[in-house]
Amino acid sequence: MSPRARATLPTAFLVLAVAVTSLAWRSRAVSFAVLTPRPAQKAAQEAQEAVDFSQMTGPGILHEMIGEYALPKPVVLSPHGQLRVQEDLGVNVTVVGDEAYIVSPQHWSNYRPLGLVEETYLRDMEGETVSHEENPGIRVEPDFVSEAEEDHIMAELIELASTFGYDFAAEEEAASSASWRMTGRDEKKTDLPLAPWGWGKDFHESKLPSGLRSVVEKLQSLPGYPLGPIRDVTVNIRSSDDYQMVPHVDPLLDGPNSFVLSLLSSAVVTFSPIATLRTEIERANDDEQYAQHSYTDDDIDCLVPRRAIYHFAGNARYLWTHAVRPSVSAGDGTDGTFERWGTWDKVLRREKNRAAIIFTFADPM
Ligand SMILES: O=C(O)CCC(=O)C(=O)O
Repeated sequence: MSPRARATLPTAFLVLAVAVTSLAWRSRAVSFAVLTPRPAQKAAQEAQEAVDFSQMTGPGILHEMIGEYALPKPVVLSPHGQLRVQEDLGVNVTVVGDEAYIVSPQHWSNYRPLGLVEETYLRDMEGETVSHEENPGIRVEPDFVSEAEEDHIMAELIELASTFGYDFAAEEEAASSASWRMTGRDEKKTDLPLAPWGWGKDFHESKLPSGLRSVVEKLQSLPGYPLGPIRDVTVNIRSSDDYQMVPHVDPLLDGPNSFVLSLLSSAVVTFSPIATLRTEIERANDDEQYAQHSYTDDDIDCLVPRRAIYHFAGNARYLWTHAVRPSVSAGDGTDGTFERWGTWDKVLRREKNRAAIIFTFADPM
């Protein structure tokens, strides 16, 4: 296989991206069970019948299975009343049934208008610019931190990781991929102590390392993003280019405003509408297929430059998944691995190291 003629990327990405024609797909076996998704209301009813409310300490979250992906629905069950549910979730909710609520995030027009920057970084699966009408609520803030701030944040995180970081590489990922995660949310995946800053209603901003605290303060004063209290900070660090993050919806209790800061490397993050994923269950669960063709034809690729932060809320947060596709290697021995941006005409060379730091905020209430 031979390289395709090199295509030119927007100047800012020139050093990061090359174009290739033929790529050899590295396959990893993925098994999946096809489950038929049920309509939200029927699922809510069934779950309600099965729930023993006397045992519930927090809201009950319903999930929809799309193949292997368990996606939380924006519907919760709780015996504790609307105000308590809003406090538990960090977002307004609307009553939809007996002790059942649906999230009602703030209106999209509260955020800064979509602009040239989103036109620059978002692509559909034909490589076209995503119009503002088609954008489900994704915004990009390039150069959010300086190089010096990046160094400072990374130094603090590496230090903290020796106490709080746990390995989260998927089994099928390369043994060399040292990946670790730090969060104050109890994911029941490790016996290590949780990160000291906590989570949800019990988040302690003062316990963040100074670099992350500065990011939180900057976000809180960023024009065009009305935010309530911070509820989650989760750190993912990879030291291998062999990774993927399957389509997922962030935990409902994290809150309605997700920001992800990308350090050490750029990345392509893929948003998929859940409604289309339901019709593409097999393709969306088959890594050979989605590495090449993405999860659905309605996907949107967000190119996130190094040191940028992206934000997603509203439909992009609750009705779309986000994911990082596996990278592929060129079949001609070219060094490195690549990920497509929209189409294979524009590809990003993946760096070995990347940190993705997620900051989630409540809505102002
Ligand atoms: O790597 C990214 O930009 C996304 C991270 C993410 O979605 C997550 O950790 O839940």
